[in-house]
Amino acid sequence: MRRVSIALAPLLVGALACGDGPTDASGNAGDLTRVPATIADLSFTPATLNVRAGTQVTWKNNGPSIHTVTSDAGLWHSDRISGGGVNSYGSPVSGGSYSRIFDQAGEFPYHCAIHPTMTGKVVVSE
Ligand SMILES: [Cu+2]
Repeated sequence: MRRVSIALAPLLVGALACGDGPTDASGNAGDLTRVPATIADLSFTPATLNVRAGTQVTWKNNGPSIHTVTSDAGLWHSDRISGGGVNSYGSPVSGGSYSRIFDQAGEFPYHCAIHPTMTGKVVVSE
């Protein structure tokens, strides 16, 4: 699972670069930019995410463990984000996700409250 997540990282960065237009691929007319990020055991990808103010970042948990996305400064705290994998019936289960809109410019370091060595940062520009 770790290798898959790492291999996806360049694709996510590519998606980031393409997400700057007034409409997105789904034809959404709103000017909200959405940026994906992933959580795997035991890291956030990308570790530093550079976005424009007003961007919604969604962290998707692709690892098997439960994680959180928690602001170092106490500005936000996600619920526990369930992991993916295989359930007791042998069926694949998609992991949970957490989304937040970053309206203010600045640097926003965060961590996982369950695994404090997991850290990341969102850098928001005007
Ligand atoms: Cu964690």
